[in-house]
Amino acid sequence: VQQRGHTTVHFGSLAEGAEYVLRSNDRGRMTVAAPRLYPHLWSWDAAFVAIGLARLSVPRAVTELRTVLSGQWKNGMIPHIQFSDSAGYFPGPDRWRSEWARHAPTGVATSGICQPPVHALAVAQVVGCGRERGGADRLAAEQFLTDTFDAWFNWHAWLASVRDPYEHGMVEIHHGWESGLDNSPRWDHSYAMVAPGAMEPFERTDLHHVADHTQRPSDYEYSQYAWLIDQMRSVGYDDELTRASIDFRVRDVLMSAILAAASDVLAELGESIGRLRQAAELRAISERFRAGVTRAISPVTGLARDFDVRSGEWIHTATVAGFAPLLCCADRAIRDRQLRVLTGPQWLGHDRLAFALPTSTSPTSPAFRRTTYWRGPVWPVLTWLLGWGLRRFGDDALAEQLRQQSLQQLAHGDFAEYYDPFSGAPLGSRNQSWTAAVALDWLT
Ligand code: 9YW
Repeated sequence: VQQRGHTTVHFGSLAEGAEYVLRSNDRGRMTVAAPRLYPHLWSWDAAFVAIGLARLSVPRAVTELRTVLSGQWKNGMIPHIQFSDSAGYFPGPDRWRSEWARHAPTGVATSGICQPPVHALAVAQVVGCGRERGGADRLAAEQFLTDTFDAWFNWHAWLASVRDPYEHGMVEIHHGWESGLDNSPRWDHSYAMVAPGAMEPFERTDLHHVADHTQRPSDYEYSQYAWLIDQMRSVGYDDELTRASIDFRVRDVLMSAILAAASDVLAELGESIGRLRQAAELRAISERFRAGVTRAISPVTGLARDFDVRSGEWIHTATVAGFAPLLCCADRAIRDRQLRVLTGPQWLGHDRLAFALPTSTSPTSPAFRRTTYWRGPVWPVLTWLLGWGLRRFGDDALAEQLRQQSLQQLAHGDFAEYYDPFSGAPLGSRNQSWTAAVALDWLT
């Protein structure tokens, strides 16, 4: 039993607490992203959830990923939300109307945009855990890999073609939600060009679940979010028409780095089961996006930048996305420079931090907001992702330091969505699935 503030949590260890969160958010075939705030399946959350679940049960992790694929569009896109039967989330299926899209799946209600492609990391985790345990787990994992390899491949191929038709090596996004870092100040300049016109009214539901509204995006931001959805919906989510008409077009450097890294991971999996032609294509995708990410590095700051397509300008805001190269670049000089910045006074070495963890925006940036969502707080799931990139390229000592610091931050067992970097206080939703999942992975 642990004490935290006024609540008593009934579990003996952090790992048991994390397991408890995942079990209570389990709705059978899907794990909802958060118990009340997000009662549906989010694409990249589900991948992190599967990474945690694989530690508990390979078959249950397989189910989660198969559910993700049951919402995949016929063109290959994996939608950012797959709706459960729960009501009470805006924007729900009646706003998205994904059934108006030519490529939408039948019988599954989804959103009409995507999120970062971290899924191959989850597939690798499931296969790794299965092969390690052997027996029925191994069989289930191998079967899952052969059954679903083409579907994951199609997802990557869709991103690489439709979202980068001119081969810049960067993924173009059409909504801040696609980045996963919804209201990051890296998008402020691009959102300044999104001016909502007359539209269907809506009521926010998120504010019913987070008492301090300053921890969430503003009402104006929400009207822009809804406006962009309405713009895409009005062209039936057609990719070309959207690209030609939408008010928000950005090449996202973090998503591009994730695509590069995940394509290599998927290629390795493909090679392990003899899918050599597709594996070679994935290697080429990885190469192209790695080059795109490398070109996006600012010679001045050493951070990688996004690119606003409408204004034709690089985006310089110092956010955690600037460390995208650490996920996909092996080049030692690039990594060393990034590591120097990351461990320096603008980031992990900042003297007001409660824990030496990456904040969503640098505390020294004028855009930094200590408790507002993606504008400053620490998100454990991003810490995990950065740690994954560090380990993959041999920067183990820093990866271990991030793991230790993050586990200390999580020690109270709230499994919050995000944390105040200076006080360490939990913010946003509690019992957030992906926070519990990454904790579980760190602990087992
Ligand atoms: C929202 C579920 C999602 C994450 C996103 C995060 C948030 C949803 O929650 O967006 O309605 O605000 O920004 O990355 O997938 O956890």
